[in-house]
Amino acid sequence: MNTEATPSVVTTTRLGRVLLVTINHPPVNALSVDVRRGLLAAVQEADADASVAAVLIVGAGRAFIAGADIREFGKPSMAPSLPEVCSRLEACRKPVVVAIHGPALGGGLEVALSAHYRLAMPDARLGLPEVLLGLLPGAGGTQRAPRLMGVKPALEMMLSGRHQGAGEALTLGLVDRLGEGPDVLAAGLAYAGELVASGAGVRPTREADAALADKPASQAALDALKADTAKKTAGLFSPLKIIEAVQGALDLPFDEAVALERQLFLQCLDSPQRAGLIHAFFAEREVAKSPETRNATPRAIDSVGVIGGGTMGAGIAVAVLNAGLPVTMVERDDAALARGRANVEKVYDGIVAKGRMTPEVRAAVMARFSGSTSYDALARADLVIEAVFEEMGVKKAVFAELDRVCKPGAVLATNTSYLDIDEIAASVSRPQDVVGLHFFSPAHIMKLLEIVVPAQVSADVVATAFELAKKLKKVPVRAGVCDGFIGNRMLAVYRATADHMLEDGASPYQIDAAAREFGYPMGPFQVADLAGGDIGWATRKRKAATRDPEARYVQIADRLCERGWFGQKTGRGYYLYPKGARVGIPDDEVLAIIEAERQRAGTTPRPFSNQDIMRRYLAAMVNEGARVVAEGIALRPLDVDVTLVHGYGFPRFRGGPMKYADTVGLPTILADIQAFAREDPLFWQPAPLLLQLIEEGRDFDSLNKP
Ligand code: 3H9
Repeated sequence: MNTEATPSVVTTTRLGRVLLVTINHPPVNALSVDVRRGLLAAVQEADADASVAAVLIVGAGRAFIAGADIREFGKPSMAPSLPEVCSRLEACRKPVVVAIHGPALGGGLEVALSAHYRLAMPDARLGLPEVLLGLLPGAGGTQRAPRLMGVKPALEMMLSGRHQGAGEALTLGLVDRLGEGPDVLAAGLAYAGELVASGAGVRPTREADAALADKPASQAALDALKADTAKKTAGLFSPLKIIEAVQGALDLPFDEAVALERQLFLQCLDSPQRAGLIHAFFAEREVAKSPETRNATPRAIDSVGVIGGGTMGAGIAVAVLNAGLPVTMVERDDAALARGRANVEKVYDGIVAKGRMTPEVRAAVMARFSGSTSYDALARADLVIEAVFEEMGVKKAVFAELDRVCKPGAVLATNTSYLDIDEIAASVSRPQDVVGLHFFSPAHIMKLLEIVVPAQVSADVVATAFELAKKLKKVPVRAGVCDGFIGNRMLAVYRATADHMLEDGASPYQIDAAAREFGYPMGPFQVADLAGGDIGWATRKRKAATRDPEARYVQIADRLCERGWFGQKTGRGYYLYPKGARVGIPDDEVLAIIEAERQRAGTTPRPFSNQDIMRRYLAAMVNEGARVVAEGIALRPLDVDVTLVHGYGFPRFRGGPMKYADTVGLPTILADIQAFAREDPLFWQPAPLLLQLIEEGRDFDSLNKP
């Protein structure tokens, strides 16, 4: 046991007439109870000591303050609360100055807003991102930010959660001055010294009223944002609460408005959305840690090869180029290579057209792109990602070439979504260098990257894949080898239950609507139309021979594919897309095909409520998720959650399917599975892990703890 006293996380030092308050609570100076106590004590010290003329608060390490300590939420609260600390800071009788470097977020910015003078260094990032955690700024932020910036910019900052740079914060009135030089302490001390010398007094933000003076204009801005928010964030709890709190800034005296803010904050804190979003926040960080990243050193990656210039290959090339690395694309002939290059250029043209990149930058990026029809061009590549046709023979042929040309130690990655990577690895002379990098389309946009770990791969290759994910700003999830890895394997099962429901009486339009109501941006049939039905069709045909003849197989998708209705790209699928429309309209002919299939299968259609639909959909997903965890395909339930949130549109505010299962309770999920099993016992077999956890009175989250 460690018996040493914990060093104080807040220290005070006298530097002339300035009381320097340093917060030193790694990694990001979150406002845990000790920090709150330390800040309170520091203000008391300043007020009690007549020789102190000003207080300067700085953060040690890489941040000013990243916000409230998120790990404390959901646990019993401990005094002093952050709102108390902020009011006490504001009430200090000596001028309080903050010097901000790095993140000043959430409660961290609220501390700064309660100070009397604010200086920001060039690397400062200021914001109130509570909305991303299902919360609202609950330590006066909804009151003080509008007083400094005006209602519109303050609300926009709070509703988006966006961080601002120092320059923007100065322009908007959030800070008073920009610091120069590399040293935040020196810049802060110079500013504090200047304020003392000029006899500057305290300047409580609660008394600032200029930015709110034009009440009708403020009200109009708030009303417009309220209407917009109600439309855009349907289903989310905290955005409208933020607006309600800011309305308080317009209507109520400061103390009453702060009390209202507290009440609304506590409502958000109690909401399941807060629990879901905070679970997602930590899970997204936890997935980046795998046994290999802890124990192995990544290989250097300074150049990347991509085989294949189709949509996937080009998207991967763009993702790599965006990370600042050079890319060599290999295609089988000049025409295919020209198409591949054009696919890459098309992405950048779109970005330039939207004004998000200058033509000069585009040219500089494309200068890092080269193409070849010969594998020999990959001789010096540190890592090669293959994105060719999804067929074992084709993949093995590519890997034989890579084995021939690549330098020793080069990482050889496949972007396969289903195929057995152990078999691919076994086909080359260096299986230890072969890994799966499963990107999601469009690869330069979708955040998820499944890192698929075959049996023989060496740990440093896996660590390299995680390092690459970091460079590409992807969310990496470690997955084991199986048919479909984590995401597609689960998709196959919950998509099958959607197909069963089609045949049993629900329409694709109702199923999609139920999924959207739950929080998905799109339903499964909209996604199928977007992805293109032909790919799934090819997979089904490939697997037909090995399919369990006893398993229920719904043929509706095959009937559509036989007609060439592959979705958006062919103008119709489950929906109609007249003249290239992106949003489909329901199609009576599809409903007629479904009806005919019901008759062929001898099912009597029955009504489903949207709730019935989602219960089946989620029970199937959770059950398969439990198998994926039990088999070690996913390291922990949280890896399943992150995969489904970042690759499959599962609503982030629900945390992911396994977190969702914990929220409704595992016995409820099991009861559903058992009820559905009465109709189809083969499909609805409870996963052993689910049964075990229920028997032990545990939840999925208990498996997330190290
Ligand atoms: C709030 O303030 C509410 C108030 O309005 C009202 C209160 C009454 N707490 O992301 P990283 C950990 S709500 C605890 O990898 P980066 C993180 O888990 C809060 N821990 O680094 C990780 O731990 P580990 C509003 C936190 O450089 C480590 O720090 N604030 C917190 O890529 C490094 O994090 C926010 O929402 C925290 N607040 O990014 C800001 N923040 O090493 C949330 C981080 O064990 N934080 N950790 O995995 C961020 O956006 C990023 O972490 C930040 C650094 C930009 C700061």
